[in-house]
Amino acid sequence: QIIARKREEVAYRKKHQPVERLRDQGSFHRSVYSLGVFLQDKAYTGIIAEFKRRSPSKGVINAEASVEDVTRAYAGNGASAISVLTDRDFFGGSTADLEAARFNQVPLLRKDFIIDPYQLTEARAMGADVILLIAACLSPVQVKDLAAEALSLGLEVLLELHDEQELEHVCKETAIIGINNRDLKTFTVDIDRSLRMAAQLPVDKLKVAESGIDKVENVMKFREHGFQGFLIGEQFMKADDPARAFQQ
Ligand code: IGP
Repeated sequence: QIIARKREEVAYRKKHQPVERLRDQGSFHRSVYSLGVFLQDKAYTGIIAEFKRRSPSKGVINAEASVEDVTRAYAGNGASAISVLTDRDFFGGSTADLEAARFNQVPLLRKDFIIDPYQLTEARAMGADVILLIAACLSPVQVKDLAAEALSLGLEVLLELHDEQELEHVCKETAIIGINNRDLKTFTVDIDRSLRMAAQLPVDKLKVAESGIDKVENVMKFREHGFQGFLIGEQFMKADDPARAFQQ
């Protein structure tokens, strides 16, 4: 009897959040696609607001900010989703940071460098809703296998691309595609290249523009090119009060 009950319990925990939330925070895809803040011409804009203490390209961005305060403000002011870095050695993040953000009623992205299926189970147990797969550090077969495994755990998948060659990593398991404006090897940001790449993406994918977005005009430009989501970290985190920076 104990084992029969345990099977049900483990199956449930595998598929659902490890913690009860006040209400269902919904899917990342839906939240980015149709919720979020109004910008200028009143169209919905799916901002994915990131909590990032430091990065290899910028060094320390904000060592003081509290993950609870900042993510509460992001969620309270209309962010469609929240991204939390969990890499410790290069970004100063942690599992504890993600766990501290999960009381928010918006989908949570575990931002890390996923190379092993174990990290997917970990992400689920931490309370993440969506994980990032970075094409630059995975083969197309690895992307497909990791994405299938993530979906079976009830996680959504954001596949990050940076250049045209990486388009071969796109597969049916990857419904959400992020284009990183920043080259992870040279750290240079090139918005125009991302816009050119967007035109080559399958139309049925949700498109997220990532990195180097520091003004509303950038968001508008990406939106004109068919992007629905906008991943923004530094612009908010570099302010003394990231919560206020988000509101502005
Ligand atoms: C946020 P920015 O320039 O707004 O802080 O960028 C996000 O796009 C960036 O942190 C990022 C990232 C990544 C970090 C995008 N892809 C992969 C680490 C790993």
